[in-house]
Amino acid sequence: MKTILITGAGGGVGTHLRQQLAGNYALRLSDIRRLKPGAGETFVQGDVANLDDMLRATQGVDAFVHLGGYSVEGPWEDILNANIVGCYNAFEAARRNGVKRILFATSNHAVGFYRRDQVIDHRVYIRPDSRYGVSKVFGEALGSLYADKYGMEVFCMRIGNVGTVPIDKRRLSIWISPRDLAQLVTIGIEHPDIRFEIVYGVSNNRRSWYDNGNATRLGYHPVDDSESFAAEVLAREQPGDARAEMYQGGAFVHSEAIENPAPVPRRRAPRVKPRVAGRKGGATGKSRASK
Ligand code: 15L
Repeated sequence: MKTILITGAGGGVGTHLRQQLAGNYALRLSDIRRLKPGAGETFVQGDVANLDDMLRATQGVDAFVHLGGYSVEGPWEDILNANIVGCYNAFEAARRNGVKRILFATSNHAVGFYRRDQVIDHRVYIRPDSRYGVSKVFGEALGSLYADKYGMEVFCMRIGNVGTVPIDKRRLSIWISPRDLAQLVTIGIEHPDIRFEIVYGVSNNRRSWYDNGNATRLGYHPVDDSESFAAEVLAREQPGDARAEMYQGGAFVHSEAIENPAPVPRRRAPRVKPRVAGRKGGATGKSRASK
């Protein structure tokens, strides 16, 4: 049985994937938060922004699903550490440990500034809608470099929105059900001819904005369609910001921060001893929050 590393395993996407892949693979979970591994799982706690952590996590695995990082638009420093440095560490640790196959969770936000009346495929020029989107484009570029330069096998999934049901009108076009995601991920792990591929991680949605022919070519046949939820979703939809309505990326095109569905717990700074009079460089006694 293959051993598959999943970073960011404690997030929403990771949680669905664990359930879906259970029994098919030995799962090595990694996350900055502590997770309780289930049957067939092991856990390595680690921060993607720390190369040593990623070197430990990638040791001896057959493939690596990189979900870890900051998952929405947010402050540049968070995006920089978690998604730029973190993504570099993921690819570099995999390379050093001889893990050839990486599945990178990129996002619809790498191309979120395409309009909703456009249908785009995997070859269109990138149009990120946010710093977060730029970080996903960075990951795709890094994947391309590691494929060409080091012979790695890189499967970039521009994921829409993963959930048991689509949550609003925009998500009717980009929704992916957990079982379709598992099908796509399994192709990414098992397909013998992956060098560098970009596919859209979406179900078979009637309202899709994507020509996902590249995924079809690789054998992806999603079984779910958001249309079965459309009437219910549209009935509760409220009119939104005009720019958000125009572009595929929705609120990411104008917001400086999107609510993070899985915020990383801020680590408490170690308690400091009160300064001893006369000693140089003593602590101030103030506490400092850090990631
Ligand atoms: C993403 O890339 C995010 O990771 C996720 O939290 C959702 O915001 C999703 O896009 C979306 O566009 O709905």
